[in-house]
Amino acid sequence: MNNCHLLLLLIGALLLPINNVLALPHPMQARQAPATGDVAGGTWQIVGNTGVNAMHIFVSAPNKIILIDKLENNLIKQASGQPAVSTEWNLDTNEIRILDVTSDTFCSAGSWLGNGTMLHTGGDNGNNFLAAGQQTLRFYDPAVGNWVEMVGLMGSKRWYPTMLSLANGKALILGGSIGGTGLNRAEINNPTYTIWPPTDGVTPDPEVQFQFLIDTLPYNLYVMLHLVPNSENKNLIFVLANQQSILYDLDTATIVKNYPTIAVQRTYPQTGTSLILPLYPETNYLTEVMVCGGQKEFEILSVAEASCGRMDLNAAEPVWTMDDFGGLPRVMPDSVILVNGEILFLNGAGTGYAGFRKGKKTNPLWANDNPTFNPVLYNPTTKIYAKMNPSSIARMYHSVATLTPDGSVFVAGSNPQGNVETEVLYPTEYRAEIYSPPYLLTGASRPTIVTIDGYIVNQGRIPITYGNTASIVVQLPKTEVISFTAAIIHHGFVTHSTHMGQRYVGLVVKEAYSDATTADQYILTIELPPNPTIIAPGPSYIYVLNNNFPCVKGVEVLLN
Ligand SMILES: *[C@@H]1O[C@H](CO)[C@@H](O)[C@H](O)[C@H]1NC(C)=O
Ligand SMILES: [Cu+2]
Repeated sequence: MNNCHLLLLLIGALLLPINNVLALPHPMQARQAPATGDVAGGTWQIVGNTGVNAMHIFVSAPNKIILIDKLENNLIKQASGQPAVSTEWNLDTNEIRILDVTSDTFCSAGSWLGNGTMLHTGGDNGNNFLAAGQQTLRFYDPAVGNWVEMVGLMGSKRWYPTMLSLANGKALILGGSIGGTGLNRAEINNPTYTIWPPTDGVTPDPEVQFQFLIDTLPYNLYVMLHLVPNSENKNLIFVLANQQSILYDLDTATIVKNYPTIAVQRTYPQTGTSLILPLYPETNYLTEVMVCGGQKEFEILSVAEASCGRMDLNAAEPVWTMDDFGGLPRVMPDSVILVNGEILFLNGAGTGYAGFRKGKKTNPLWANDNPTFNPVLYNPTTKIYAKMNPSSIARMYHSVATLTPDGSVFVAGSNPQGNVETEVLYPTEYRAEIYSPPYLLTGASRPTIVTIDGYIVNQGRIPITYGNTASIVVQLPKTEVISFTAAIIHHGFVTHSTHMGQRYVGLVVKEAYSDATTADQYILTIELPPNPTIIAPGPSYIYVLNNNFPCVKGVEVLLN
């Protein structure tokens, strides 16, 4: 007997008393999606009426989505008697609750603060009833359940700004113009950014000049922003507007890197979408950005862009690798990262650009037309797109989509005109839909998360911390073949094809064993993300998958 055999015997002896330990699969292999794309294209279900047009949305609780419209004549009224601007959608009952907003939200941005409150800022001029919104800060704390506004507090006016949750738990508020416009221009451009909460917690910090927003005129509204992982806890961001992009260090206010230009304009009104592809510990958080769709000409009849660029942000010589976006031209797409790490691109138009209908409603000229009813499902590993079943509803300018904690996709909105219109080809769209991706339709058993660190799930946010492990109890019939993986997802804030803060991070399942004292439970030890640059502090959802099929419901946590 050699040493090696001896070692194996010793290990065997150690393992023997706990014979229910599960062999763990190679994580990256376990994370590969089954080839469901061709088998089924998903299903669509119209689930109800949102009361206001869903221009801006965010998941506020495991079964709740907050919707924010612009100022317009919605039929339903808020407590003040004014037309409602914001509602809460209940995913269990498909009913709405009307929220109160006193300032103009056309069009604004949002991001979660590390303490678990949503910060929403910006807007437009207001009217006799609603205050000006360009300098308003709005807070939504799920424990309060309604909006709390600070009108006029922001240091400058912002219409179409972008926000981002930062590694330090604060929110970046960047760019925009000082008033509504089709194309941005120097006189109304706001080439600055600010961070909230400010240094002293109360008085806004001086706004920081940002030359990049001058260099990228006129296609520089709703710029694409992403937090870039690093091991030094820096607030590093990727910024893309028009065709230019940079890596920017917010802590020192300096440009770290200029990336090559991408083919074709990608930001408002030539609106594309962007995301950081799922990050995995097994690849040491290799960070790739993906930018899809857009428009090469500011022309109503121009066919939308059928390309995506993908780039490793840390490559020595970064390059955009281009593809055909699944063969469907699309302006104003939404990008939703699903629980298995695949990307669903949906919504948008085949021609035109982001903006309102021109002309009278009896003789309209649609600035965006030829709605792209079919989503495409993209597998980041194989780089293959699969065309999914179409919706029957046009979702163009002012429409949205988000992942819900049960793994489906909530899709709502579309209103390519300045006020409520119901008797036109592309009306103010109040119908909400749920799209169920193929992974929910195979009949495979889905795990149920029972507790995390002893907390019963979804009875409030479970506190978890960077660099720690968490113990997760999962229910699944013991007859199932076991291959557990896990992920944490920040659903972010969605508006105008911009998924602010959306993030997917794979989690290492360090140990898993079958709990012999129960008929159907397993106990998993998972490793949480190492630092707040991988995924920003604040509310997120933990998902466990088996054989790459998502759990019945993600669990709301507060990561800090
Ligand atoms: C989070 O911080 C912001 C500071 O800007 C504050 O307004 C909000 O009330 C805080 N939320 C909680 C839950 O403490
Ligand atoms: Cu808008």
